Amino acid sequence: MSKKVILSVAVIVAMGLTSCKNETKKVEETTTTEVSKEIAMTDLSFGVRGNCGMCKTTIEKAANSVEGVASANWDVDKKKIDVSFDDTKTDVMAIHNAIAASGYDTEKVAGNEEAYKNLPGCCQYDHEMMMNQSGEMKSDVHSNHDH
Ligand SMILES: [Cu+2]
Repeated sequence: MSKKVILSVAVIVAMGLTSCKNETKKVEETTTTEVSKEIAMTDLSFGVRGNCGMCKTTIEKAANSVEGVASANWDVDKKKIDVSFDDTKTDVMAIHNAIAASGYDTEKVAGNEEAYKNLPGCCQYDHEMMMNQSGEMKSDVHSNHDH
């Protein structure tokens, strides 16, 4: 055996010993990882035209038909809808579009004309109607009527 081999064996043994010494008792960590599904809900409200309780049903049904929408509540006095949705599944424009497809004007999208014509007579709201009303406001009479 050459000196070199002996030396290297010694080194390996030494390393082995130290590694044995250093082997610490593994403390079993029982980490209870709580998988909290944090669904960040986005709450928004925007103006939607409509007249009555039937409109409310149609508008809310349209909004709720969008996947990711948790709740929709249209205010008949304020002409405004409050929506709560999961913004990883949908975005506000999808809700605007769904409501518009049902025949109702929103702040951003004009209601589908065909759907509007198919609405019950009482629901055929005025396209000039104010949206996002405070609710305290007396019905706004437009002065710019040209008869
Ligand atoms: Cu109506």
